[in-house]
Amino acid sequence: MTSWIRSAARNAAGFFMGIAGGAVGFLALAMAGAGVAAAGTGQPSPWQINLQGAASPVMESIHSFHDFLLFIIIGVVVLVLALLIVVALKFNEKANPVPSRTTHNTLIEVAWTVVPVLILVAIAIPSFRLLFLELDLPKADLTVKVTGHQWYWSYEYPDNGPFSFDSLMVATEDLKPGQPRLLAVDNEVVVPVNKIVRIQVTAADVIHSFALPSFGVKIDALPGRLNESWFQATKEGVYYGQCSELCGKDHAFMPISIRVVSESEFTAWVSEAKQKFAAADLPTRVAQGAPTAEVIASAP
Ligand SMILES: [Cu+2]
Repeated sequence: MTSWIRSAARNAAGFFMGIAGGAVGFLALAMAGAGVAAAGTGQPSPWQINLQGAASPVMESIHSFHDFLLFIIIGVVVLVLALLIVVALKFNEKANPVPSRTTHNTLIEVAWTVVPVLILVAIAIPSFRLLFLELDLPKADLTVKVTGHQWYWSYEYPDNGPFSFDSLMVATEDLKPGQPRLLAVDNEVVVPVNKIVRIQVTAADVIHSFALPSFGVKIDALPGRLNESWFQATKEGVYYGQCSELCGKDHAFMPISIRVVSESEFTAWVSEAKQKFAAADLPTRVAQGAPTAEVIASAP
């Protein structure tokens, strides 16, 4: 190894360590700040710079995957920046008037091919693990069927009795104290804490998307198709989400609100809901292929 490579490597190493030290310090600060911002679990908070706080195992995994990627990104950025600075300082015209004629270095070329491949493999393994966690539905304790409409959501509880209800945003002038603007709804979804909730998502008109950040759920609501996902809320409270597929003029005004309660409160809510929503219209039916002969014959 020629002496300039050795000294460049030494400089780069020192520089890299310095920047890495600074980056770790900054990251610690950022994470401490995020701790404060994550007070908005279930809804966004002012000056929030991180993901919303986790309230389900899937969202906890999303958080760890995100943090893991952040460390890799910082490493790559710091290394590339250090190399750029070393090159700019050591090999400018003043410092290095007679440039080397070197054009190939097998070791470096193999390294800059193999190292990125290893980084991608290291990212792919936890990434696939997370995808399987999200998409491989565990045995559910209850099912909630979600239908997206222009511009509100309606919900059915097929395991808990024949009732369904619409959930519409509370207008700003009607907000009660504590209700967040553009997120509060008139009829909240209620689910028991620590139970595995399967959600079946569809739409009655155009494509919507059912998204609840703190549960790590985002799934498209497509007319004529039933998508499935799941969550297990680990903390009681109210969690807010929004439609996440541009679906028309009131796309921004069809929030989702899920209240997580104890098992006994849930049972009480179900019996109350059965009466409250008994008078409501029949559940929205989504077209499933061509109508049968009887349906056509019985049509008015
Ligand atoms: Cu929508």
